[in-house]
Amino acid sequence: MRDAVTKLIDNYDTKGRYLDRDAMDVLQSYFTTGMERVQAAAIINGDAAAIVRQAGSTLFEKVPELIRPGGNAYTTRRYAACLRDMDYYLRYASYAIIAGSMDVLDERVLQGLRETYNSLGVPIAPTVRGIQIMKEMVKDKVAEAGITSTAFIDQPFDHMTQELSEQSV
Ligand SMILES: CCC1=C(C)/C(=C/C2=NC(=C\c3[nH]c(/C=C4\NC(=O)[C@H](C)[C@H]4CC)c(C)c3CCC(=O)O)/C(CCC(=O)O)=C2C)NC1=O
Repeated sequence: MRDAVTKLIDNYDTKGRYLDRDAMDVLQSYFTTGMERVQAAAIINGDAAAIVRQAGSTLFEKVPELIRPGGNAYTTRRYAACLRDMDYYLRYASYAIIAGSMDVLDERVLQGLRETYNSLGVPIAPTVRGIQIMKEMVKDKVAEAGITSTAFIDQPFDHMTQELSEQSV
């Protein structure tokens, strides 16, 4: 698992090259957003339980069949598993925001996930919707804290969304 900096150094070391102009651009953008990344992670951390609970309610309001008999989140066990998954996505998103790299998501969250979901009949589309609801909530909170450019918040949520949505057999 690597962050933005170790990833860059790895790439250059493999080629035996000094860090050039392009590398400096990558580093500069990582470090100039550094304090905002830390602030965003702190905001997520301080409000995680509420974000998950509220995003879950919103999702079940929008897709009520999930919690009706026959729905994948029906029964308290599966309802709890669903919210636990949402909590995983939020927590790992906060790690990826700090790392400035999606590696942590690829290695610890997404590997084999679609296969697991398919075999258990966990529907992907509403899962993606839940992830996107959390993204919007986090962006609102971060914006309230005065951080104006929130593109770095989109990244991990959109990455998980894309990887999960990829066509599966
Ligand atoms: C940290 C990385 C990580 C992830 C991501 C993860 C996901 C994950 N979610 C699971 C189940 C599940 N996931 C859901 C989720 C949902 N059902 C819905 O209808 C909703 C759309 C959605 C919530 C948004 C449910 C209901 C189950 C239980 C399914 C079952 O056992 O029948 C399972 C099967 C094993 C288990 O029940 O614990 C895994 C491995 N586990 C991990 O270790």
